[in-house]
Amino acid sequence: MKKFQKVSVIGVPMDLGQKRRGVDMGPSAMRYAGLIEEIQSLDFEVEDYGDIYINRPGSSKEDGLRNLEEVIKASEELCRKVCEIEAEQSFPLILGGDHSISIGSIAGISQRHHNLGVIWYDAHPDLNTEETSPSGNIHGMPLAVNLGIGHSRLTEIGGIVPKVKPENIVIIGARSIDEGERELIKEQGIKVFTMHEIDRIGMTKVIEETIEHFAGRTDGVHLSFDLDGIDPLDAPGVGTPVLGGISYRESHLALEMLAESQLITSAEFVEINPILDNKNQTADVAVALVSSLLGKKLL
Ligand code: Z70
Ligand code: MN
Ligand code: MN
Ligand code: MN
Repeated sequence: MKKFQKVSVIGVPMDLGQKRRGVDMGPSAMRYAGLIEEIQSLDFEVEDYGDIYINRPGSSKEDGLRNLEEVIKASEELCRKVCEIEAEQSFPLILGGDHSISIGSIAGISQRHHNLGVIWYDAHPDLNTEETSPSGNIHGMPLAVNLGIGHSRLTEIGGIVPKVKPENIVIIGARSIDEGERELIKEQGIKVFTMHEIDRIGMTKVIEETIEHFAGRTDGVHLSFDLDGIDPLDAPGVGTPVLGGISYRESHLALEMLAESQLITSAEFVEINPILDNKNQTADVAVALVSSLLGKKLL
């Protein structure tokens, strides 16, 4: 990933897309784990935009969606900031927060990338709608929203609907899939490498096929990295740990291969919960992975 000279970091300390508190501390945890210094050491210019302001009201539930108004407000604000970053040809690096922040990041990124590819690295496909969601948690819905499916107040953020086409999505690491999500995957023909495929063909092949899927076809690829995609043994500080995940080593390999491909044009790292973590281990993992994504080599 050496097309970019500058990386712009923006934190979104928001945990309103789900019920468990603590993911709002993700941006701090990554900064304390040395994120900015690490990026500088790779010879990028870094601009830290700081964190966007999140108002924390009492929990509301509107149309079956938890904290809908606050999630919309944060998404609109993030969308504006990401647009600013994109306008100066800098690499947007967004720090979550829960995964609902992806609604705002992709709203911003899709303003300049009309044929955007998305890699969804996650134990969950996050393809629920207010109708299929078992929880009412918006962090289980952002990929559907980005496909233009779900509550119109969410899908219309940023003005472009849909922001991503189903054939431009690759999900990696899925192992906890709700019934409605399974139907949507089939109906939309979305490419998914579940843990079954990762075990069966190996991460090397999974990433080779992912790169092949996007190369020469999309005008940018956004990496949406949910830390719960990684096995809880390697990344314990997440709200929804799911056994049998991608290892630390496989994740580095994946991001090193993506760095070599020079396909990735923006990224976000989400769902770190420092309250549930073991001495900031998960934020350390995230920072190490950012480093691989930005081209750090072992030799
Ligand atoms: C479930 C839901 C989810 C992240 C959990 C869980 C979704 N499918 N997403 N953790 N990041 O409530 O929709
Ligand atoms: Mn761009
Ligand atoms: Mn997720
Ligand atoms: Mn997840």
